[in-house]
Amino acid sequence: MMMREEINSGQLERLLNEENGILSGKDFILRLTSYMNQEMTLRKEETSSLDRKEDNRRLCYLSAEFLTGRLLHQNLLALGILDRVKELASRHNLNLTDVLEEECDPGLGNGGLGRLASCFLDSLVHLDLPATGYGICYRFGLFKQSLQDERQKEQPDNWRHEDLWGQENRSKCYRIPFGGSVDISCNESGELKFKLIPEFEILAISVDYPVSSTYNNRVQPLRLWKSEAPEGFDLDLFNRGDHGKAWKQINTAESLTAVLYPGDEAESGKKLRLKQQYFFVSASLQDMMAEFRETHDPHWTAFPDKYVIQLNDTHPVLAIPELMRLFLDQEGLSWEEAWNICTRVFAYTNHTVLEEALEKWPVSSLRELLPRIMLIIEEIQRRLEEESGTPSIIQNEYVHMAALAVYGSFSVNGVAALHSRLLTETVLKDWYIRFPQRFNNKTNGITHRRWLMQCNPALTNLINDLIGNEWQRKPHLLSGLNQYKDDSSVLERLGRIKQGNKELFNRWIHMEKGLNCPPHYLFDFQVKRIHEYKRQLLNILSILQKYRALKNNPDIQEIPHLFLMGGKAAPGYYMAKEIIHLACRCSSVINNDPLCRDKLQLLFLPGYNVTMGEKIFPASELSQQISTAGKEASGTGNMKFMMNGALTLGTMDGANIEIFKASGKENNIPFGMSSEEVVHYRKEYNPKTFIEGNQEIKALFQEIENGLLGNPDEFRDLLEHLFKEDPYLVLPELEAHTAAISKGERLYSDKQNWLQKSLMNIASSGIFSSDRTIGEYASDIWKLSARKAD
Ligand code: NBG
Repeated sequence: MMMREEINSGQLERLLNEENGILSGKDFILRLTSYMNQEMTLRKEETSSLDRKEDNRRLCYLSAEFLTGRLLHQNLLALGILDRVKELASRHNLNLTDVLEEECDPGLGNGGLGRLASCFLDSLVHLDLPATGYGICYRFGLFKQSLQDERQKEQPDNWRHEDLWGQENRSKCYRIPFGGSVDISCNESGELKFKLIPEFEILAISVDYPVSSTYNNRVQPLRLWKSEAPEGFDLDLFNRGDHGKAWKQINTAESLTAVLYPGDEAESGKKLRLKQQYFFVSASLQDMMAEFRETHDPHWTAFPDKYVIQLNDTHPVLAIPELMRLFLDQEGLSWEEAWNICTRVFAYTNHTVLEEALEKWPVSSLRELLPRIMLIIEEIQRRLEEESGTPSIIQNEYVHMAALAVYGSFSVNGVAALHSRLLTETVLKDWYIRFPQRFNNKTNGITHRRWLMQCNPALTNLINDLIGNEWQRKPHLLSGLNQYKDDSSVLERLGRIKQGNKELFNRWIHMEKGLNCPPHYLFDFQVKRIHEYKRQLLNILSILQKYRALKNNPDIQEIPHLFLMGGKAAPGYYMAKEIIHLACRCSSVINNDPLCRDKLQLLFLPGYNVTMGEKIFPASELSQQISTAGKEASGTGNMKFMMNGALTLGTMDGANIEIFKASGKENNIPFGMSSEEVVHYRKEYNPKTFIEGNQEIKALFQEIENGLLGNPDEFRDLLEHLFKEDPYLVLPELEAHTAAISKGERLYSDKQNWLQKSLMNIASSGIFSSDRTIGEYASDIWKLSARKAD
C-alpha cells in the first residue's frame, strides 16, 4: 500500500510539473483528475475485493436522481493530496480556489430528492457501510436557468462535455428488453412457462462515479446507466440502403437516457419516462445478480442476506416485478419462492403526500412497453385480491406505484415525523391498516461534511477551536457549543464569521451574476424549487405589504432587509413560472424606488443549484420555510440553513417541526396553522369572502390593480387563481407571515441576542446530519454492519 502511494505521488508531481510548460486552469484540472481517477479506481477495486471477503450485506440505493454537486474538493481530501495540489497549482500561477470554481455541477436531479440521495451516499461511505448507488446517466441534466425580460429562460445543460469523473465500463453492460409479446406454454408438470419475445432491446452501459471518504480508504460506486443501441446499428439495414432507418434505431436507443424530466412532485406520465424507469432498474438488478452469481452459488434464497434494495420514491418501483421476472423466467424459481425473496429485499421511501405527485401508469402503456411486467403485476394483484380486506394496486386501468411498492416491500418510510404520520392517516391509510408493522419514519438529514465543513471553513474553524474536532465524526457533539451561549467574545466571533461569509457571497454573486448584495442588509433566503405549496407567493405578498407600509410611512423601518429568492420552475408549470415573473417585477419596482434604499430590497437569484447553495447557506441569517402545513414532506434546505446558523422563519411543517423542537421555538420564528388546522380551515374557506373581510389585503390588490407593478393584466392569471382557489391558503396566512417577518427584524436589531439564537441552532443541528439518518436506516431497515477493524 505504502509503495503504491509513493510511486503514485511521484506520478502526480510529474504530471503537474511546471518545467514542461505552464498549464492553464483547464489543463491542470484535466491532468489532475486523470491521476485521481486512476487512484480512485484502484481504491474502488480494493474496497470491492475486501467487501467480497467480508461478505456482508450490501445496500443498493435505487434512485432516478442524484445531485452530486462538484466532486473535486472532496476527492482531493479523500486522497489526502489537497495541500500538495495547492502547492503544485501555485507553480502554474494558479489559485486552487479558482481552479475548483471551474468544475461543472452535474444536475442529474430536480431538487431535494436527488440531493438527499447524494447525502446518503456520502454518509454511507464515511460510515464504512457497503453500498452502491444506482441511477441514470442523463446526457442533459436539469436545464440551466437564466432570466430574460423578468421571466425564466431554460437552456440545455450538456454537462457530459465537462464531466471529469464518469468512468465508462463496457464490460458492465446489460440488455434491456422492450415491447413484443409473451409466449405462454405449459411444461410436463402442468406449470405455466412464460417467454418474453421482445420487440427490441437496448444496451445499458455503466458509468461509475467515485464516492469517496475522508475517514477511510473506502471508495464505492455511484453507478449510472446510459443507453446505447445493441450492435451499433443494423448493418444489414444500412447496406440495403435504408440509412435513415438504421440511424433511427441508434437515435431511439440513445435518446432513452438523453434527458432528465424536469418536473419534481408533479408527474409527467410520459412513456419515455416509463422506459427510463424500467431501463435503469432492470440494469441495476441484472448487475446485482451477476455480482451475486460470481461470489455465491446461486441459491437465490440467500439473495436477501446479501442485498437490500432501497427504492427512493416510486420511480424505481418497477424493480419489484422485474426481479420477479428475472427469478421466474430466467432462474426458473416458483412464484412463491420468488415473491418470498422479493418481499425480503425491497424497502420503499415515500417523499410526498401530494395527490398529483403519486405516480400511476396506464395499464395500456405497461402492456405495450413491458408486456411481461404487466402480466406479473396482474398476477400480484390477483393474489392480493385473494387476501381479504386489502386495498388494490390496479384501479381504473391504472397501476398505482406506491401501492405496488408497499405490497412488495418489507419496510415503508416517510421522511419526517409529521410526514410519516400523515402517510398512515391519508394516502396510504388502507395499506397501513393492512401492514402496520411495515411503516416507520426516517427523518431526512444532510451531510455536515459538505454542508458545513466544506462550504463554511470559517465556522468550522471556530467550532474546532471551541470544542475540538470530534464533532466531525460525531456531529451530535456540536451540542458542546451550548456552553458558549453567554460568552460574548464567542458570539462576537460568530458574528464576524457571518459577516465575512456575507461579503464572500456578495463578491461571488457579483462575479457570477452581476448582482449586488450589500452585506449590511439582513440576508433572508427562500431558495428551493418553485411550487405553489412552498408558497413563494406568500413571501412576495408579504414583501409587497412591507413596501406599501414603507411608502405610507417612510420612517418606520430601521433594519435593512434583503430578501433573496431562488429556484427553478418546471418548464411546463405555468403558475410557478408566473410566480418567478412576479418576483422579478417586484424586485425591479422595489429596488428602483429610492425610498427602499438601505431598507428593503428583493433579488431573484437565477440558476439555483448545489454549487450556489454552498455559497448561500454560510451567508444566511434567515431561512424561510413557509409551505402550507402538511404539504412539505420534510425539506432539507431548512437543515442546511440551521447548521450554518440561520434562524428558521417557518410553518409547522415537515422537518421544521423537528428543527423547532431541537433548537427551541424561542430561537426561531415559527408561525401559522398546524396541519390539522389547515385541514379544518380549508373546509370553510372561501378566498373571495376572505378578501372582502380584510382591508389590508383588499388595499394591496387595489394598488396592484392601480398599477403598483405596471400593467395588472400581466399577473391576472396568478391573482385570479388566488382569488378563486387559493389552494394553499396564502391569503389566510399573509398577516401571520408579515408579522413573523417583523418579529425577525425586531430580533435582529439585538445583535447579541440574535447571535445567541444562531449559536443555539448550530449547536442543535447535529441530529440533522445524514450520518444519524443513515445510522437509523442501517440498523432498523437494512441491518448492515460496518466493516470489522483490521
Ligand atoms: C421531496 C419533498 C421534500 C423532501 C425531499 C427529500 C419529492 C417527490 N419530494 O420535502 O418535497 O425533503 O423529497 O425527501 O421530490
